[in-house]
Amino acid sequence: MSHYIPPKVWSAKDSDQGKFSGINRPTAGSRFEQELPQGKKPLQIYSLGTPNGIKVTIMLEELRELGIEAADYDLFKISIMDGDQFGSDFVAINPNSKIPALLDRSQEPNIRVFESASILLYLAEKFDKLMPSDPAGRTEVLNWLFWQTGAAPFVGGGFGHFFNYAPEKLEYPINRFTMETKRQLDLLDKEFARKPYIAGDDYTIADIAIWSWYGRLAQDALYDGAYEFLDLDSYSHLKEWTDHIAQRPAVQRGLAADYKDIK
Ligand SMILES: N[C@@H](CCC(=O)N[C@@H](CS)C(=O)NCC(=O)O)C(=O)O
Repeated sequence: MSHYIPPKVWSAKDSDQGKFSGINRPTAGSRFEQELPQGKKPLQIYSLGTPNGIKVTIMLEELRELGIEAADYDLFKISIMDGDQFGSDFVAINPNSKIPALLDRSQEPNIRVFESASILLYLAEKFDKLMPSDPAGRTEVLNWLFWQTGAAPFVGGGFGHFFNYAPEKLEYPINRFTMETKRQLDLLDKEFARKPYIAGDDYTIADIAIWSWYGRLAQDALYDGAYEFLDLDSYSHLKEWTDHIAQRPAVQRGLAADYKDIK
C-alpha cells in the first residue's frame, strides 16, 4: 500500500488528478464568458453521451415514441474534457457545472433543470408519462430514482474511477468500491428476480435512470475489464432486464443521439 501523510491544510497544487488534471479545481462558478447556441425546439439539452447524459436522450426519445411533439429537442454537446461545463451560459443553467442540463423554452420565463434525475422527473410530470400517479406507485418510482442518484457515484466516482481512470491501481479503494458495486448489483439482481421493472409491472423513469448506469455496466459498455472483474455474468436477472430494455427503439435512438457542436 502506498503511504501518504496528509499535510495540515490540503492544497490543490499538490494533488495529482490524473486524467482530470486539466479540469478539476476546488472552486465552483463560471471560469469564462460563453454564449451557448439555441435551436428552435421547445427543449434545449446541453449534454454528452455519458451514463448521466443518456438518461435524458432516452427519456426524450421515449416521449417522441409516444407521439409527444412538445418534447421535441435540440441537443448540444458539452465537451467536459474541454471544460465547456465551466462557461458562463452553461453555469447559468447548471451552477454545479455537470452535464446533463435542460432549458425549457416552452414557458416564460424559461425553466432551467439540472441533475439528471430532476430532468427525468420534470419531463415525466410535464408530459404525464412514465410515472404512475397513484401515491404508492409514484413513491416506489421515487424510491428507486433517489436510490440511483445516491448509489451510482459509488460505481462511477468510486469503482470506475479507481479501476479505470486513476493513474495507479490501488488495492484499498478498488476493494472498497468493488464490494459496494457488487452489493448494488446483487440488490438489483434480486429485485429483478421477482418483477419485470424496478418499480413493478411498468417501465418508468426509474428504469431509465438505473439502466443508464447498471444496464450499461451489464452490457460491458462502461469500463475496460469491469465485466469480467465484477463477474457480471452471474447477475442473470439484471442481465435479462438489461437486454429487454436495450431492445426498446427509444433506448437505441437515445444511445445513438447526435450532439451538435456548440462552437
Ligand atoms: N448528479 C449529477 C451528476 C452529473 C455528472 O457527474 N456529470 C458528469 C458527466 S457524467 C460531468 O458533467 N462531469 C464534468 C465535471 O465533473 O467537471 C446528475 O445525475 O446529473
